[in-house]
Amino acid sequence: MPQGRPRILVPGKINKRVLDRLPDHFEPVFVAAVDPALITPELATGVSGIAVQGKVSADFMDAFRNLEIIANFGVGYDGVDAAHAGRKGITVTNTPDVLTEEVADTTIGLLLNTVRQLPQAENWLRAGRWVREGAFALSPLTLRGRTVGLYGMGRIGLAIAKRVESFGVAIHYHTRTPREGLAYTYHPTLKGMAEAVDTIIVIVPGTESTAKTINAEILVALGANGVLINVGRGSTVDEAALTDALKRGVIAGAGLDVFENEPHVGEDLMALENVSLLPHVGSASQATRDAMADLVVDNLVAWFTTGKALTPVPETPFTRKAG
Ligand code: A2R
Repeated sequence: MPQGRPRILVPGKINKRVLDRLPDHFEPVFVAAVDPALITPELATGVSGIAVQGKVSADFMDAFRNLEIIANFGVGYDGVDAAHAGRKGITVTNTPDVLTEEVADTTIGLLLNTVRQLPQAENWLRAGRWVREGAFALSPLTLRGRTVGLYGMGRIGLAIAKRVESFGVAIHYHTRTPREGLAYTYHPTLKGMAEAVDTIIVIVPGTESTAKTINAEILVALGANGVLINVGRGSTVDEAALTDALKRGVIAGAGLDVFENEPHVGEDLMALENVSLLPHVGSASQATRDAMADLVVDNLVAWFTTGKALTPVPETPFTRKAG
């Protein structure tokens, strides 16, 4: 067990508030990237925690002998191999709840931008085309009369549904297990929901069980008036199938905040008129990112002072061994 203040490694970039707060409690150490080759023998034995905004692979974890905890910046922790951490007895924490309402707000903005083409309308004004050419074209789509299906009804899904309710549209959802006490129409299969709705909002985690589940078949089921919104993870959508469906009019439009290969977005997708694209800004307000940063540091502090993390992920329900 290393002596003195716990050493917390930050591989690559992380939110500035995490960097500002870490020295109050820990000895922060840095490497440029998540690369086992960068881990010196001193770091291999001396590091007891990692704070990360990005990926932590199994081989990176294996480079450390006394690693106890990995504090992930974000509610989605698909970048961290939590199953491997679980097998090794390493705790992984994420940042649930503090970003729920912000992501739900962003989702509503993206939904409206997609169906009413508001970014394109603003560009029209800014480019002087309102003066030169007259009114912006009527939006082919509307939210009026839509049936919205939530793929995912967890913390964020529910916050989105509550907002969507106020638009006076029907709400359906698909999860593996129905959520107690909800009046929304439940579908045991994604295909069944896609057939019943004309708008899907994706807010499931990026896992093996959700990977590329929004595929060509689901898009056909969604139909020609269909709108797909993705605020979960890019891995859930088969981006090539989506691009093809948007080009051929299999569905009407899409709004995406997340992508398969961020920050790279396919040129084909970018060239389309019937999409609204955001650079993964779901939780990206100063206040919410500050709250996420605090939860990263507070998890580390709680672990090393009380022996229990505040928000461990389900794969790693550990308490700290006295040492
Ligand atoms: O399936 P269930 O009953 O465990 O419901 C969860 C659902 N979900 C799925 N639904 C259908 N098929 C799956 N294979 C599947 N896997 C998970 O996603 C639950 O309703 C929801 C996840 O909810 P929470 O764990 O509360 O996550 P939260 O805070 O809403 O965030 C969702 C995701 C994050 O993982 C990031 O990727 C993104 O939003 O920011």
